[in-house]
Amino acid sequence: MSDNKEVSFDAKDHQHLRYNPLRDTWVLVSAHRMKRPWAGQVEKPPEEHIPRYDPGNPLCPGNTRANGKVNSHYDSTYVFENDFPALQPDAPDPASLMPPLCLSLHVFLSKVMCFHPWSDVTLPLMKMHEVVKVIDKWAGLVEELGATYPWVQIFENKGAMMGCSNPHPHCQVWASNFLPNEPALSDRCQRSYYQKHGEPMLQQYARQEAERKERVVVESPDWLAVVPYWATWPYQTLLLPRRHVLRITDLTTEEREGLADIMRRLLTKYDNLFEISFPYSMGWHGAPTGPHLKEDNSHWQLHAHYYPPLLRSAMVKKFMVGYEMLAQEQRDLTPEQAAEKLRNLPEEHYKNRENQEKGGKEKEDGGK
Ligand code: H2U
Repeated sequence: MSDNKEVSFDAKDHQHLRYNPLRDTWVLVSAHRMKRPWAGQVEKPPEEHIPRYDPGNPLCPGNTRANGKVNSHYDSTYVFENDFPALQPDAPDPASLMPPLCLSLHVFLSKVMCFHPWSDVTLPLMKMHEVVKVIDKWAGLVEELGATYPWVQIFENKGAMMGCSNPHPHCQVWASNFLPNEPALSDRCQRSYYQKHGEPMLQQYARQEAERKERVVVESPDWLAVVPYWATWPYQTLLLPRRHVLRITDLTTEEREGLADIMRRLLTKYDNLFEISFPYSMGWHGAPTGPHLKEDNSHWQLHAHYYPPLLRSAMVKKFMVGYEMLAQEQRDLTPEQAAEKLRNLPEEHYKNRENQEKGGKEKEDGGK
């Protein structure tokens, strides 16, 4: 006789698969894996004491870069052409030399964009109007480069753990003459959903998440940040406008202010999670540009992806190896658990709180 009791499904305890409609892939959720002991690699926590100005840092105002060019004494955002571009405009086209199954395409331009003249600030520690300037510059670059290039990828690699080579707050902007893999896949998935349902997939998804709340991290009248149902990275988030918006260039002044606000709130929660400057790779996806500006791209909805690598603590990250590399992505806590953790964190940045406490203590001591 079997002593099996009827057990009802609980996402926290029972492994299951979730569908990612943006990539047409599946992710294996096995939250019980968080219970496994960890004797593996631990990371060095990020450097907390970064000088505001470092005469040796090629990204600081007025400093000389690796190629001998001198940065302006900028006091807001600052954009320059990458001195070590992965995308070389003048590289010869290898296409004619390639054997079958070795197809190649040409890519073109890369820029570096500094967010702020100070090296010791990050987006959540910057003032609202300073973050709005970053968003305006992002939109300006998409407008300028998107006039000709089909794809303009804005991305921020934050933290040494994510391969960032310089602590000065910055992102990169790469423009290519074709749709890279991820946006091409996202384009196909959103298009086929739109053809079937007559509504942009991500607009429908944002509405559903706003109603259910279980995966919402922060929200505002214009914006929503959720740990998506199909998230792969432990604290991955998807940032979306509620209105149907094709590209970052289409955001109104109010929506840009709302975006600055929700980004600061989301990133403050990220930093507060382990009380470190939280590492991640983030990037914007919107409707393709260049020749695609003339096409109907109603299936697209502007969104940003945040992919942070940390799992258990400031020092233990999620490894995308083994099964993930060879079979399928897998995650170790449920998206709902991750969203709840982030949602319940304070919206005051731990560094601001520490500074206030220090200020209060100094006042007290001074009064003695
Ligand atoms: P990452 O931190 O994400 O690596 O970006 C910094 C970029 O800045 C990197 O791509 C560029 C690097 O090539 N850079 C310059 O163009 N000139 C310099 O003098 C230093 C760094």
